[in-house]
Amino acid sequence: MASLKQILRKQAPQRRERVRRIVEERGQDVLAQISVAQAYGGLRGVRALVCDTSEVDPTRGLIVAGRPITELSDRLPEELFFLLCAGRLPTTAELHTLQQDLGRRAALPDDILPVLAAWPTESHPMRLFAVGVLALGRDSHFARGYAEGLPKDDYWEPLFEDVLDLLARLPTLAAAIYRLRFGKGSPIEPDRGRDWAAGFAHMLGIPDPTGAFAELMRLYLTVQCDHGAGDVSANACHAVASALADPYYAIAAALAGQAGPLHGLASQEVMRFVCGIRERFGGVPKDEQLRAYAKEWLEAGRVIPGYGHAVLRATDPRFTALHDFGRSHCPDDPLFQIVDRARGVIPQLLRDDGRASNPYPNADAVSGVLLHHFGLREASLYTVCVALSRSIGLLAQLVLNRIIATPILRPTSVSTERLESDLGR
Ligand code: HAX
Repeated sequence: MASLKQILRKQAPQRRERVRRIVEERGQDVLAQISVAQAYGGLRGVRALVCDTSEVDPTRGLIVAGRPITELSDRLPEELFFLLCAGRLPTTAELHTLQQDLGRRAALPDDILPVLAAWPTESHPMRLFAVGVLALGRDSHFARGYAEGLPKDDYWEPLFEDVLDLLARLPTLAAAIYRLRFGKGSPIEPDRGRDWAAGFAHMLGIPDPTGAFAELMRLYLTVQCDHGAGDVSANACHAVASALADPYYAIAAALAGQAGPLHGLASQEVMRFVCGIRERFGGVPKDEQLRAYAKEWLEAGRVIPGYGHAVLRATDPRFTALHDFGRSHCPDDPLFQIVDRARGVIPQLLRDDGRASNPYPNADAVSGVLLHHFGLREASLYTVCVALSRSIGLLAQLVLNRIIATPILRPTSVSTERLESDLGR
């Protein structure tokens, strides 16, 4: 039975040949034109990147290997990693091999936690997460292989070792950050007998007598595992790796992007928004009260966190999957009820406001209240959880891009002065 690495080794020549042929035969075909508004507008809608792990469809949401994520939501995150890399789900034996490999790599080197402990105690967990990843990068196989003059076609092999090390250690690191940062006691050692998500739930140390928290974690980490290559974290990751910086630098860059309130930090901001509503009304408000609160929020010039998306034009299926979980596991939780009520009120409010292209909830609108329900109360850890999930797809993207030897990213920039002159103004 072949390991994932052996499968990828077998696929590598076909993947390269496929790209070589399409560039040779259709390389001059035009994929997109760029307007001035798009150049100033964050390149929204410009088809300029290739991503072979997943696509985001405006109405169907995340599609992996041709299947909507809702069809894959009962799979384990590590199965999704295998799928994103190899293009097919693992057999039971292949999954077991991958899990064993991850288990062997999961412990952190002894000198990583002191690095975190040396940081100011009030640092945001995302800052600590990025610092921890950079510190782990000292052991990069890719950086060593490159320095030793490895041939270009082989770059992906030591990079894949880094990717597996990262995939194995990110949950350990994230959980250790939680325990250190919030005074929960010493970090808990990885338990090789658990799957990736249940292992993370275990290392957080939150009591889980029924196993429902681990169940949530599997769903949570699976449905947010990838989202194409166009968003800030994927872009940052890809750009950094394209200069052949090792995967630790690339993932640290992605984490820095996730830390923005318009991206991964939205999950923390949603909790602030929802808790503010509960405080104002002493519980779950009526629709009218919620509408007035959200209107006030908008009028203060703030975005409503957890709503809108640059690509989606319908309710995010990841929201639906997580919301369904909440409906069956915590329908009476007041914070969940506020989220539930908000999804009925806010889209119309955003439509009336008229600016947002998509008034519907995204995954961040509900993910935090579920974590909160099961005892993960520190909202600043929520972005770490989102980023942990997303690292699955980003790590897979790093592998596939290195197999096809994606070149250094280097679009051309132009000054406003030059634009004005070119446009005859
Ligand atoms: N609340 C208020 N206004 C919103 C809005 C929202 N939820 N969503 C969009 N808008 C506004 C934008 O701020 C923009 O206003 P201006 O013209 O005044 O600048 C206008 O509507 C047009 O924006 P858009 O084209 O619909 O959306 P963008 O592609 O520019 O931005 C965002 C997409 C996700 C950043 C945006 O919808 C937003 O800020 N949402 C709230 C934050 C959030 O939930 N982010 C998480 C997204 C999912 C994710 O990446 N998770 O990691």
